[in-house]
Amino acid sequence: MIDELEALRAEALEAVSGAPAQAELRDLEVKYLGKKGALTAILKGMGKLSAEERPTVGALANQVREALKGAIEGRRADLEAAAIEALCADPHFDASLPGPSPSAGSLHPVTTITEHIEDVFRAMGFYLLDYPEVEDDAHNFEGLNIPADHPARDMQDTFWLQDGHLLRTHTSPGQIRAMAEFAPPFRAIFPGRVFRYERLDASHEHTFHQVEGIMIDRDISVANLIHSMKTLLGAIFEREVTIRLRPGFFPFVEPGFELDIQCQVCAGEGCSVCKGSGWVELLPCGLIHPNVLRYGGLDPEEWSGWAFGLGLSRLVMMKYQIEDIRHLMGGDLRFNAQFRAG
Ligand code: FA5
Repeated sequence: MIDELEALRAEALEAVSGAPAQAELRDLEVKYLGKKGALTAILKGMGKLSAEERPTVGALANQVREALKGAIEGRRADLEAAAIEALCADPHFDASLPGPSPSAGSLHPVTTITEHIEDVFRAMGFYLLDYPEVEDDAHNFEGLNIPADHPARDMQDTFWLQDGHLLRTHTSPGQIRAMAEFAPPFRAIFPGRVFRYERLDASHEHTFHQVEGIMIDRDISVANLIHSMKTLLGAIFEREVTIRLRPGFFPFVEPGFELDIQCQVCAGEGCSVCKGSGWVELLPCGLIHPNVLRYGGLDPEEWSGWAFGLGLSRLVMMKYQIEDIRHLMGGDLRFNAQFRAG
């Protein structure tokens, strides 16, 4: 074995010193030192040696390995230096030119707008909460005053999981979770992804973002609600936008409203986003239904509250005049890059 190792050393050192380029050098490294290489193959015979022979052969094998590693490193450095020298000798090479600049990442516009809304609400004393995307029937429907067989369940087509759970169809289940978690009075927002088994078009996605907000206190009125929604929209758009308030039906609020914003893509003229109407449904809201307060463990005689569920994806579309919601979750980085700051 000693002879075999010596022969291997001599052969490998010669081959390495004559390796013409990096690729050949890599091949030689694999051939001699790789897991299935020549050195490993020889060392497989170690088991047949006597106990006296083994340390000597083992020590030699280590020497050979180290010698080969050193020779390979040395040859690699020589080849690199030669390559740089050759490059510098090229009259077309200009070492003073800047190299390729690394491309900067960018935040998704939904993230940017979510963070902006979080700042607005935090400044007004709202908690910022995060609730699960996989929900149970009790929080997504039952506790929100939508019992089984209630026709309102058809308003939000649901992705059911095999174990009876579901992907939340809106952020409203957080209302009940927040009421169970905090003692009133309190105010909170909870942004997040929601999922619906939807037919997709320019303004409907199966996965989109909402932010829910609630305020629980004594004597909360519609006037409180409208004031808060106006403050919110003013802060978001940083410009005057035309809105309209209509009665809206949601089983978990009474009274309920739909707050629409004039379509910012077509300035109210009518387009595919607003389906020609000039208005986009953006901010459903209302006073929390007594049944929901009760389900959340609060006495409706003492406590009242408002809630809203803002469609964040549509808000992004309005803010940046994006004509198709499918761009938002499309995963095309060129789309994101358009929103790079600075
Ligand atoms: C709800 O989800 C209620 N939970 C909102 C609510 C909360 C009402 C609190 C009252 C009190 P709605 O299904 O209308 O309501 O959805 C709310 C918003 O989400 C819509 O205004 C719209 O902006 C957005 N939205 C709804 N469906 C889609 C969809 N498929 N794609 C993108 N955005 C959608």
